[in-house]
Formats: sequence, structure tokens, C-alpha cells
Amino acid sequence: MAGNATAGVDRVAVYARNSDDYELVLIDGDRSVPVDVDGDFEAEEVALSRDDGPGNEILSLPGSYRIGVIAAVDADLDGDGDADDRLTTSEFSSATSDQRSLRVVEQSLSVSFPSVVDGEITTEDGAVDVNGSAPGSESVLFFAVGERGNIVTQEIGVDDDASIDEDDVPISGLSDGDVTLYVVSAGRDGQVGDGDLPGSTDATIDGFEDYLQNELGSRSLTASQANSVIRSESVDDTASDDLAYTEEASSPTHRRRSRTSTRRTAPPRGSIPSPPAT
Ligand SMILES: [Ca+2]
Ligand SMILES: [Ca+2]
Ligand SMILES: [Ca+2]
Repeated sequence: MAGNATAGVDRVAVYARNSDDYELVLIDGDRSVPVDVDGDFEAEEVALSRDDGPGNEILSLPGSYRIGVIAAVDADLDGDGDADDRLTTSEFSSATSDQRSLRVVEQSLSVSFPSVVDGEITTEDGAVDVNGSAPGSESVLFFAVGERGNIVTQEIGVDDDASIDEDDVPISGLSDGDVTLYVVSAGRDGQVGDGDLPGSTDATIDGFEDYLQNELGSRSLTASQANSVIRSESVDDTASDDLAYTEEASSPTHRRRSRTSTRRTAPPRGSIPSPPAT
């Protein structure tokens, strides 16, 4: 958020319009934003939906809204020195203020693995390309679960245009056989599952990566047990808004070993008896 205020305005406050009033939007926990000597104000990379002000709660649900900026002094009608929680529409529009429309969209996740063709990972080194988009997320977690329940992970940042584009993510640490590939987004609340992971209260994408590597990876689970625990701690957890994409694939290690064992069934070279010397 950035703008310019008329002379004499030293702080501005942000409001979201409900049906018949304007409600305060906290900006990184603050009730107003300072204006510099040139009249400019700025707040960078603010997650408007994450704070717990009344206006932040309005913006936490998908829909179309009015969002407005007002001179903080005009928003302090009870005179306690802070912008008030609520203003009527006439209090807002008669003050030094400006507003815009804002659309809050549902988060979404779409993923493709170009290096997986017909269920087979086609790269000899077993690295996987991850493409797609994840509007609304700062990062997503890619991971692969091997046949013995072991897991490799890679956090992937989401670009400004919401795209995901990560090449050559190595999954060769998995044992041979089938793997399940995942991309998980924590959704609008930024928390994986119900916000609690076994042994940890950090349920961000980072915390989920730690949980998969350290907590789940150290238990001797089969692939199907690991996959079901992962689902129950993320997309299938209580009130979860997480998004997940999964795809089954077989790893190139598996194919290499298959070829090796095929060769071994042929008679070893040199084993055919030479004709007896006469
Ligand atoms: Ca006040
Ligand atoms: Ca979530
Ligand atoms: Ca949980």
C-alpha cells in the first residue's frame, strides 16, 4: 500500500467497508501508518487478511470490498489518540479520505510435473520439475514419499505472478520403487492442517517441512501409513483450508535396477563351455 496525503496529515488509517460502516484494518498490528515529510506513506507486503482488526476479518473472506485510507486524526472521533474501530459511511467520506475497490479471491493451486510421463519419472538422475500456480501463497511445499515411507522435501517460493516454477528438484534420496509426489499450500490461514503438528506448534510451511523430515521421517512407516498421516495432518485435518496436489510415479532408480536384474538372468559372458581341445 502506498500513497500521498495532503499537507498536515501525519498519519493515515486504513478501513474496509462493511455494508453500512467502515471497520479498521490493522497494518502489521498498527492502527495507523506514518506519513513522511513529503506526504508519502507506504506499507510493503502487508497481509491484510492476517491481522485481527475488525476490517482485517472482513477482508479474510473472498468477495468484493471497498478499502479506504483516511487521515488518522479524522478517524479518532472518541479522541483517545488512536483511529477508532468503526466509522459510519458519512464520517468516513466527509473526512480527508480516499478509497478503492478490492477483490479478495479464493486461493487455488494447480500443479504439473513435466518430467513425469505416463507415471514414470523420465529424468535419469531422478530430478523432478515442478510447474503451476498458487495464487495467494508465498510458498508451497513439494515433497515425495518413497515406497519405504521415507520423504524428501523442497520448499518452493511462489513468484509475484503467482506461478510456481522449480526445475531439477532432486528426489534421488528415496529408495527404489513407486513414489507419491505432493505439492501442498497452507491456504489462506497460512497454517497447515488445524495449526498444530505433533511435537510442534509451528504449522507454517516451514514447520510442516521440519515435521516431515524430522518427526515423520524418523518413524518406520510404510508408504501408505505415511501418506495417510500426511493427509490427516494437512488437507483432511479439522477445518483445514489447505490445498494439495498429488501424483503417483515410479522412480528412475527402480527402472535402472529392473534393467540390471534383467541382464543378470542372461548367462554371464564367458560361461559357455569352450569346445574341448582335440
Ligand atoms: Ca479513537
Ligand atoms: Ca490452512
Ligand atoms: Ca494437526
